[in-house]
Amino acid sequence: MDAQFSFFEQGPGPRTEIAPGAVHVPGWLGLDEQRRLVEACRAWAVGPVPIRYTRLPRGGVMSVQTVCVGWHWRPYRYTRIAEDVNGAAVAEFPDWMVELGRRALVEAYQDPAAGDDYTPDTALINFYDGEAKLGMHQDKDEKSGAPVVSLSIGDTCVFRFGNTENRTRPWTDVELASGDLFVFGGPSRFVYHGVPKIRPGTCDPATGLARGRLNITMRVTGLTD
Ligand code: MD6
Ligand code: FE
Repeated sequence: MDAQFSFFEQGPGPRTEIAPGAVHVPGWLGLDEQRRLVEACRAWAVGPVPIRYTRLPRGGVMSVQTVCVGWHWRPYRYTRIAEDVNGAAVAEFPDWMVELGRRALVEAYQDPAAGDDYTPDTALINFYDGEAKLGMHQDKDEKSGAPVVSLSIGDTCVFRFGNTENRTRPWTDVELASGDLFVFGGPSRFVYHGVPKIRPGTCDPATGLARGRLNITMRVTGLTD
């Protein structure tokens, strides 16, 4: 067991390959690491570009709140300046997060070299309160097929992992709990997925989050300035 896990923590659970290239590692993050991430996300939520409910092009508003690091995402493109929020330049993508992304790939793919060429340059940080959900979508605004690394903290959710053809069945519902890692790579990189339900009240306050769910997804945009 890793030294980062304290006496009463469990350490990572069994890895499950949900589909080729899509791996779920329950309990990958220890409580200390979850708390550090919550603190970092709290700081980013304040600024330079504050967390917001993203507006959709047809006038709707997402129920999830989002703040970005590295590149600012809005439907359906990445920019350095958040013109749709406050006109500020987005926070820099920190080196420690690149390292975290590389460690995630090593763990998910059980290959010490899996992270060597991986340099994520953006992270989308989503906050869900009890009512929030995320419809079925593909992450395809990146000009790179590199894996997406997803980290969950706080309330458990139902994560719906579908197929590459359309938003409908077949899909597999996976419970993502606090500390879980999910990697989307290879043939699964462009699978439709969503979050149909949060389980309010399942959050452990020892994560530093009193309620709700945080999800951090790191990506490679494939963009240059
Ligand atoms: C969420 N995650 O878990 C939303 N996208 O709240 C995503 O939309 C996602 O977990 C691409 C790859 C992994 C993900
Ligand atoms: Fe996504």
